[in-house]
Amino acid sequence: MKSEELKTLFSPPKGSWGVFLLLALACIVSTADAKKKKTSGNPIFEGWYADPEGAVLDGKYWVFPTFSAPYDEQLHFDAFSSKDLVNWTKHENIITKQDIPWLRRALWAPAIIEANNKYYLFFGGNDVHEGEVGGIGVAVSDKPEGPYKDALGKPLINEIVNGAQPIDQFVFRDDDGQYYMFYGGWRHCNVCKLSPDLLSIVPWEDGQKFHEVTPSKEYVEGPFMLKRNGKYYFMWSQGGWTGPDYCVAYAISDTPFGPFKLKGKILQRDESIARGAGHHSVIKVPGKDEYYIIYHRRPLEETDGNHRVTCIDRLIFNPDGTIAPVKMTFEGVKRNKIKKTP
Ligand code: FUB
Repeated sequence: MKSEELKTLFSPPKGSWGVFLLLALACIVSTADAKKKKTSGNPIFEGWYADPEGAVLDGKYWVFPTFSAPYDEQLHFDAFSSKDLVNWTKHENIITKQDIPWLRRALWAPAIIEANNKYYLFFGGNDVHEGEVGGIGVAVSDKPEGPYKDALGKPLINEIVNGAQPIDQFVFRDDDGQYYMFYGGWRHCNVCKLSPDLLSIVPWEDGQKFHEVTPSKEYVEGPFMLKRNGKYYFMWSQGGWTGPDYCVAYAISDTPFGPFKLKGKILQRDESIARGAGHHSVIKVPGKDEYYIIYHRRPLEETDGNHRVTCIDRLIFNPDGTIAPVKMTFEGVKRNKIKKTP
C-alpha cells in the first residue's frame, strides 16, 4: 500500500462521517470500559453528594442524594440510576429552586417512594428555625427521574414539635399499606401517619399529629426503617455530620414505634478508608434476602465539612437477626442485576 493510501485510511474522513465514526468509536470504548468494570468502586459516582436515599424503582436501582455544598448553593437535586449497581447514570436537576416556591436555601436529604402510580420526593428546605417558613416538603412526578414539582406550595411540616427540626424524613410503608414518616434533626425523632395520597398528615387516635420516637440519647438525625422477618429495624445517624465521628447505629422493635432495643453502631470511621460515615439508607434486592447500605463518607485527606461522597457496601444480617458491622471498602460492590419478575 502506498503511503498516500495509508494516510487516507488512517486520517479521519472529512465532514459528518468523521464525527460519526469518532462518536461510534467513543461509544464502543465506553461500552467496553463499562463491561470491564467489575465492581462499583467507592464513591459510586463523581462529585460531593450526601444523605443518599437508595431505592429500586421501575426495575432499576436509584440513588437520590443531597448536593453537598454551602447552604445557599443547595438549590437543586440530581439523581443517579443503575441497572447493575456498577455503572451509574446521572439525571441532572430533577428538581430545582424554581419548582419549589417557598425554597430559599438548604435543599436537603431527599426521600423517595412510589405510590398511586406516581413518585413522591420528600425533602427538607431552608434549614428551618422557629418562626420561619421551611421544613419538610413533598414534590411529585410521573417518572423517577422527574421533573418533580412541589405539590403543596408550602411545607408539609413547618412546625418544630418535640424539639425535632423538620428535616431528614424517611417514608416507610408497612405491610398493611399504611405510610409512616419518621423525621427529625436536633437529636429528636418524630413519627406521623401519612394520608393515602401522601400529601397530608393523619392525626393519631389521641388527636396529636406527631409522636416522639427518639430511639436513643445518642440519636441526632437521618432516621431509616426496614422490616425483615417481622422485626422493625430502626437506624439513625449520631455525632456531628461535619466531624470524623459521624456514624450509624440501630435498634430493633416489634412495632414501628418501639419500644426499641438498642443494638449499637453498624457504620463508623475506619482510619484506613474514610471518616464521617453516616446518613445512610438500605436497598433490598427484589426477591432476595440481600441488602446494600448506601451512605456518605469523607475521604481521609479532607476536612471540609461538605466534602462528602456517596458510597455503597454490603449490609449483612447475622443468623440471629442482628446486623454485622459494615466493612467500608474502596472497591464497592459487584454487579447485581435485578431479575425481571414475570
Ligand atoms: O446534608 C445536610 C444535612 O447534613 C442533613 O440533613 C443531615 O442529616 C446531615 O447529613
